[in-house]
Amino acid sequence: MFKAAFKFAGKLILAAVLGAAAAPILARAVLPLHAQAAPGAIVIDNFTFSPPRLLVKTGTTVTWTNRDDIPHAVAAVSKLFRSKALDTDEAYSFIFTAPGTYEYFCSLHPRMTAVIVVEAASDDAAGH
Ligand code: CU1
Repeated sequence: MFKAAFKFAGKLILAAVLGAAAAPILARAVLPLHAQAAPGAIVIDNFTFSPPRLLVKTGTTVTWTNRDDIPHAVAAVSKLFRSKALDTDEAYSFIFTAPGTYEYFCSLHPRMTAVIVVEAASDDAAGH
């Protein structure tokens, strides 16, 4: 009788321990599907925007950081955004709120070109 009760309690404890161990694993598996607005980071160095083509979702803040030892600037072909000249280690950010293809260049060195492609976030797509 006591033995049976003890066995039963042991199973409950085992279940509780397993449950506690599984919870963080489940959380880790589920969370990345939500709430992931991957930030966009572009590095300017050696007269080049990297990556030359960046794909982001709507609502993403894209930040350009100048790692070159001379000034560069960021200017959209459409004139939607335009930074001042960025000295070494200075940064400029712009939030992309609409899907589209955004070509841009360095206004100090117009041969430096790159593009940002903005896709509708999945939540937006359902509403349109
Ligand atoms: Cu430049």
